[in-house]
Amino acid sequence: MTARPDTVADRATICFRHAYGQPPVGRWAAPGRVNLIGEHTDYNDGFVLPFALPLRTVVAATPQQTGSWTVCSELTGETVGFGVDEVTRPGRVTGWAAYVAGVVWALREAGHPVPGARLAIASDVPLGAGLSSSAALEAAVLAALVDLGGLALTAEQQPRLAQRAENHYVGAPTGIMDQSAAIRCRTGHALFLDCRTEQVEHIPFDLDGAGLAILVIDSRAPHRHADGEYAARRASCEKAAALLDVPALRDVPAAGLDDALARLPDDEIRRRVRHVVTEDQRVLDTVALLRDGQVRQIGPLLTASHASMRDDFAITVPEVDTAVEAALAAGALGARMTGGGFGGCVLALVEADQSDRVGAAVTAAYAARGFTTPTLCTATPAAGATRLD
Ligand code: GAF
Repeated sequence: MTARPDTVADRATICFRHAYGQPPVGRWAAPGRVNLIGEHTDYNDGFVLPFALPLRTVVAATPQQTGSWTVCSELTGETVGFGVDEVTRPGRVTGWAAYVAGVVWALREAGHPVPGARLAIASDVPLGAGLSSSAALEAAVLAALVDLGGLALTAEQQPRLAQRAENHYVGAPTGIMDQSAAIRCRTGHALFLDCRTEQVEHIPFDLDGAGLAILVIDSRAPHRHADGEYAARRASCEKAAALLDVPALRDVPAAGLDDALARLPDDEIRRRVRHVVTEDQRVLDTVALLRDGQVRQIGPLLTASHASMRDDFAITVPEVDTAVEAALAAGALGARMTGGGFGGCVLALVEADQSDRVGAAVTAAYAARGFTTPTLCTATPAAGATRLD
């Protein structure tokens, strides 16, 4: 693969100039994320611990007076236009531009006077890898429109709005983790988010200082929420909460898990509940270790999270299980699938000087099973959405 000569921000400007024949007034960036731990807990009002990746989506933009929006994508080469009619009701713009129209719709619905705009998008966040490219796009567009319009919307208020765009305009029933990570993360920190109160604590996550690295392995198994499995897991959790007569599974304490399980009608729903309740506890335990500077010690919690996703929540696939097993066999301190599941990425906590060796072991295990070669990179915690210039 030939490296592209420009940064993603340069590419957004080039795309903008190509489409509109002039430079943008500004550029805004928002990152993809990995989730260190806390999977499928966000829509159960629980806890998550993502961090932002250095891979970003950049939106170059200029206001336009006409009360309409035009957006071009470097990736597809398309330019899509829409007006007020298309953002009075969800669903009238489809495909990738729905994420942009959805943000305009959500802003307008919340009563904000959204400025018309010309936008151009370029991204380094791979699509379909479970690194939250859609939230990065929503967050970058939102940051641009908030600034261009001088809208009164704080960083604390923005994730819920971006989530509304995704849930109601695009139609994907996600929780609030990805949008919160794209907007609220800080360099060098993981974001400990209480998804009920939206309170955050920025937890120092100093991998370098501990001599460690996070290896991110793209399983290359296609990652899709659209196949209905994500929605099915969410529906099971909501049904279980109703059966247990609690507002959300977050309200089942780990100490009361056995009692709660005994009140549920079948083994499948019991396993779903056990994943969510134990996963919330693993997030709290991970945070306690990190607050205490014990980064190396979080490994077993990561691995236990994977086992729970595989055995109880049933959201892993052979590629991600193979990557986790091979990484652990090669000496990773812990490893787990990250994101919604059914493909996507695996993260492995490794000694910094062992990263290449663990990556090679995963690649060899893939070759032995005839899987598509995985792609590998290491990740350090980066910043949330920001204006570049
Ligand atoms: C996806 C969703 F978008 C998140 O809200 C979250 O539920 C995650 O899957 C699973 O933890 O990324």
